[in-house]
Amino acid sequence: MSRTTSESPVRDTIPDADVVIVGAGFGGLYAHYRLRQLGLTLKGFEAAAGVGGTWWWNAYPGARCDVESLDYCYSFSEELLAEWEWSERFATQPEILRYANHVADRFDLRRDILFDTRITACNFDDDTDRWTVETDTGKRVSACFIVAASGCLSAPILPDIPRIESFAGPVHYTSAWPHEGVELSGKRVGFIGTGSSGIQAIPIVAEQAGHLTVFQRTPNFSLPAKNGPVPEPKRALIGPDYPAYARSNKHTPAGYHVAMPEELPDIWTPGRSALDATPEEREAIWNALWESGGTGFTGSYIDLTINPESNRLVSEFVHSKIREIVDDPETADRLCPTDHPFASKRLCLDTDYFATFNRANVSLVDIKATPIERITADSVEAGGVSHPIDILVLATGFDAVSGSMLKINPKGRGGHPLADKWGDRFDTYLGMMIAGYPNLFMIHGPGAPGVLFTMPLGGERHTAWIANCIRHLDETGLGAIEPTEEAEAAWDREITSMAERTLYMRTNSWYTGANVPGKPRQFLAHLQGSKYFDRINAIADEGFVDGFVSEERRSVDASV
Ligand code: NA7
Repeated sequence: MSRTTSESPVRDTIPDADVVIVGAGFGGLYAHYRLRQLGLTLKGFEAAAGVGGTWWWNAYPGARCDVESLDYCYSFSEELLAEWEWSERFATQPEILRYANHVADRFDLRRDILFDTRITACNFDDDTDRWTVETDTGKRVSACFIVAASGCLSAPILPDIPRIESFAGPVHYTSAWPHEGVELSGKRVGFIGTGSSGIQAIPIVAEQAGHLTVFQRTPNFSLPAKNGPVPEPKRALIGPDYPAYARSNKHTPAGYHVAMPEELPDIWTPGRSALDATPEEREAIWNALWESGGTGFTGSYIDLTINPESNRLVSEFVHSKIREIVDDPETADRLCPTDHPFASKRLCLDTDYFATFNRANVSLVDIKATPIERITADSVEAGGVSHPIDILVLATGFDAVSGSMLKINPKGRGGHPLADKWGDRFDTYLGMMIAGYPNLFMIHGPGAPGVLFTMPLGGERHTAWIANCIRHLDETGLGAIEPTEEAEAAWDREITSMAERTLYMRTNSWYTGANVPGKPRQFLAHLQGSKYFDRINAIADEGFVDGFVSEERRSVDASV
C-alpha cells in the first residue's frame, strides 16, 4: 500500500518515504515493525548512536525501570516473550538496552533508521499534503506521515543554577551519562536532583565516591524496590502462559498486574478506602507491602491519591519508615516529603536510598533552607558554607511529555509552528493528533496515558491505532486526516476534569509541567489506561469520524 511511487525523485540523499518515524526507543522501534508490515516505506531518525531512546541516554549508575521487567516489555511476539529471560525483578538500564538491541536485531528494525541524526525542520506543505523533514546531517526527506515517537522524558532541563559555568571540573547529567562510565572513586561528588534519577543513582555514587554531597531542594517519596529474582507471587500470577498474561496487561489500568504478597489475602480485600480499615490493619498491610517492594503498595487502598485524609495517613507511614531507617533525626526530617501528597509525583523506587544517608562519606544539604548562592571552580556555596567538589552530577529532570515535540517544532498548515500553538495549552486530540498538523501522529503525546501506562505496551497500542488509521485512509482514498479544534478542546476538558478529581493537580511536578519555569500548567496524561485505549479503538472502529476531518487524497503527481 505504498503511497510513494518508485518514480519519486531522490531529493538530496534520501528517497521519499511513506512515513518518517522520529525516535528509535520502544515506541519508534515497534512503529518500524508494525508499519513495515503494511508495506509502507519508512525512514527513521534517531539522535542517539543506538536504539533504546530514554534507555540509551539515561545510562547513569543505578538506572532501573520502576515497572517489573516481566511487564516492561513488548507483547506482540510470542517467540520474543519466550526467548528473552530477564535476570531481575526490576531490570537495569544495561539489560533493558540489551533487550532493545535484541528486538532491533531479531526483527531487522535498524535498516531504515539513521542514527546520530537530529531533526532540524519538519514542515507540512498544504499544496501536496506532504511533510518535509530536514536533519542536522544535511538530509532531507518527503513523507506522507510523521510518527513522532520522540519520548516523554527525552528533553532534559538545563537548570538555572547561579554561576554553574564557573565550575572547572566535569559536569555530568544523568540524562546523558557517558556509556563508558565516569570515574568517581575517591572523588568529591556534588549531586543536585533528588527525583527518581537521583534516588536511584545516589546509593551507587555514594559507594564509589570519596565523599558525596547531595544538594536537595525537595525530598521525595520513595518505596523500597526489593529487587532480586522475580518473586513467587508474581510467578504464580503470570502462570504457565506468559504470552496470555502479557496480552492481558493491555486490559489493566496501568498496563500491568500487581501481585499482592502471599500473606495479604488473610487481612486485605481490594477496593477499600484506607479510612475503612483500622489503624492496625493499615499498619499490617502497609508493612507487608513495604517489605515485598515495588509500587504494589499504592494498590493497598483505592483512595490514596484522591482522598486527602487517606493520603495523609499513608504519607505518615512512609515518614515513619524514613525515620526508622535514617540514624540522624535531623537528616531524617529533611528527607521526609511534606510539601506534596504521597504519589502525587512519580513515585520513586529505591535500593537503600534513605540508608545511604547513614554513611560517613555522605552529607545532605537542604538547598531550600540554604539556597545555592554560587558555584565556583571547585565548590558549591550554599547558605554561606563552601562544599568542595571535584565532579558535579545533575539529575534535574526533563521538560516532560511535550518537550521533545517542541524540540522538533513541526510547522503545520500555513507554516504554523507547534511552539505557537502550544504556547499556552498543549492541545491534542486523543493525545495522538493535533489540529492543523495533518497526518502527524504522536506516540505517548500530551493527553495520552504516556508514562502512566507501561510504555512498550502503550506504544504497541498507539501504533496499532496509527496503522489502522493509515490503512483506513488508503482504503477510502483519503489523503489527510486531522482532528478538529472542538475535539481538542473537549479532550482537554476531559483530561483536566479527571486530573482535578485527584491529588496530582495539587503538586508541582513534571506531570503538571510545574518543573519547567514558564511552562503552562496542565496535567499531561490521560488517567484511564486501558479504558483510554478502548476509547480510541472505538473511534477507529467507527471510521475515524468522531472528532476528525479528512480530505481527499491528492494526485500522486502533486507529491513530487
Ligand atoms: P525529576 O523527578 O523531575 O527530578 C528532578 C530533581 O531535580 C528534583 O529533585 C528537582 O527538585 C531537582 N531540581 C531541578 N532543578 C533544580 C535546580 N535548579 N536546583 C536544584 N534542584 C533542582 O527528574 P528525574 O530525572 O529524577 O525523574 C524523571 C522521571 O524519569 C522519573 O519520574 C521516572 O519516571 C523516570 P524540585 O523537586 O523541583 O524541587
